[in-house]
Amino acid sequence: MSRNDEVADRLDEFADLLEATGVEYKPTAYRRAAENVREHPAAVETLAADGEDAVAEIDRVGDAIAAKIVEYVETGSIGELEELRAELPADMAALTAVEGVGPKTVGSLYEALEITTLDELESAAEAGEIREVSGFGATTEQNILDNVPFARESRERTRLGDARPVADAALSYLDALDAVAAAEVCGSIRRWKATIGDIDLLVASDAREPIVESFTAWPDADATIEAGTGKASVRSDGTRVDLRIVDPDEFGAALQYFTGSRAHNVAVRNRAIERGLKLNEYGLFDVSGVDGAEDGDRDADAESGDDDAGDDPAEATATRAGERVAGATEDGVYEALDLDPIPPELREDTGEVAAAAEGELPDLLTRDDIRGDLHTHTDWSDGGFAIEEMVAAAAERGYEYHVVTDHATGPGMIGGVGLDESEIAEQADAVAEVAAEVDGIEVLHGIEANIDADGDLSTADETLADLDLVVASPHSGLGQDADRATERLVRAVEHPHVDVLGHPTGRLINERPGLDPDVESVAEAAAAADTAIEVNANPARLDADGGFVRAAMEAGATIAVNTDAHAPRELDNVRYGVHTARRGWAETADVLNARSLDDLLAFLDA
Ligand code: DGT
Ligand code: CA
Ligand code: CA
Ligand code: ZN
Repeated sequence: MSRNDEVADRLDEFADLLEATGVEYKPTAYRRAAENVREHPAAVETLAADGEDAVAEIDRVGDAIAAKIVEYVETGSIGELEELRAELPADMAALTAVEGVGPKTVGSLYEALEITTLDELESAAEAGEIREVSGFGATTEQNILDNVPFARESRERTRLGDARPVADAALSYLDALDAVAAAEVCGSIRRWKATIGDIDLLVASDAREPIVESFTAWPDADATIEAGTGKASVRSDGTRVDLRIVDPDEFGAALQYFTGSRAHNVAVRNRAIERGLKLNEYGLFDVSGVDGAEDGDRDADAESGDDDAGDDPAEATATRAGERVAGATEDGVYEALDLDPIPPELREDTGEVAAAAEGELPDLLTRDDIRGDLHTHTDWSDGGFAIEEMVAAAAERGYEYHVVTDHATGPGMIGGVGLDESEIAEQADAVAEVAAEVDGIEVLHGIEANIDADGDLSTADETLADLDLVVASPHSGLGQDADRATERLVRAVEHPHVDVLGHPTGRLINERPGLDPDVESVAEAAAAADTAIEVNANPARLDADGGFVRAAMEAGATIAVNTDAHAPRELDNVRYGVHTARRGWAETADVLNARSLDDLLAFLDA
């Protein structure tokens, strides 16, 4: 974490504590300052070394806040903040993670019931104590009960989009070390799950100690959690990073084992047992000549949480008993079991082992298959860049087409963000101008219309009919029940002008769960209506998720992998969308924006 982020976090905490104690206006000032510190190009510690005046040059940072920043950089704490913490010793971040609970609520509940943790909050709600607090009622209490589990889980798991860059950085650091023969990520991050518990890394090498030493000295490591002989763990940017080091001839087996999922590994191991083989993290072994070696003790160990046999020489020798059949490469392990190599995204024990055995794994979408983005924004709505800048960024990425889909006005659009009918017509001319000026990329004009709570659209049919493409997305009413959500989304995909159902559930990972529709019904309706279901690649969304995509594939629906970019660099989020689509078994042929321009236009005209 950069020093600017760290300081900004302190200022945000300051704001929360002030708000909790009923102070007005000041919290807003602290939050604005925090935002500007976070985005300031110069490092705060450098500015602080030049004194308060230099710090106060940051936008929205006044003298009082500048003094606190200097105090923090110099001493590691802020006196006034410590006082506020002592007055209100509640775990603010954990408690405000509960939807509907803000700093003020935390303050009131501490005052009345001395609640400081999620567990205490849940117990108080279960005991009916919260409804007794003035200003609270049974509904609030029930909301808290409903939302605590989601908050608890979101505190424990990191978004893929936050963890993946950390994993990539660690990997390139390790790859550059002399002693490293091979390095890979494994675990849930290699399977591209939307959230991850920790980052798992695997290195092949004959020299373990120097690698452990280098790893714990990694500049991005904020702390060492443990350092053993064959493994080490550090914390980076709030996430735990586990490293394991194995012999090069065992790398493939270890990679297979530590990629998981556990359920997938059980299915693969059972296949090995059926063939008189034994599979573990050291290799695939023929144990037909070995006494008692097939008793599967590895797994019993593993389930008890001890994945640490590498440190115990006696056990490691026992688990290597038999003749090694495979283990140096991961593909070799699958092939020795008469399986096609299974892409990590599919390893969830949902039919992939049977498909691999039959030679029927899907021909999965790849990033190179993507030919353009069908959902992007500009400064005509809430994007930060002009139409021509977004188009240039798309052209730079080698795309064949680009669709401008700013927000239409309607439910969920606040502060005049969305375009009304006449503005949409105006923008059509602006897009046509850019289209006429650029070479090598086709520019289309669309809109992101809002789906209201009943499934109707906020924009008039005549306007929609004139556009090249219509994305329709839910932006409001995201707390409605499952049946209404299903009806709403089915109605939207059946709308004659809708081409793409945008971020179907409206979830924000770790922030709000979004709609919970019956995905099979929505997928079937989308297939019948020739409406594509979007996999929104924004790492805060990843919506539709892998399960929804799988339902779409089974229903014969088309999907689209879009970034919803509000800035040029966000076009690169496409990789998160591609891997999410792969988790849903999406084949290239099923993806609208992997098709040629002619095929795209044919789909849109149909
Ligand atoms: P996460 O970190 O919660 O997002 O999920 P994973 O899948 O990364 O799980 P993690 O980090 O606990 O372990 C990484 C992989 O290592 C896991 O997917 C499968 C393998 N593994 C680790 N411990 C065990 C175990 O006790 N039993 C089995 N069968 N596999 C294990
Ligand atoms: Ca993990
Ligand atoms: Ca782990
Ligand atoms: Zn959008």
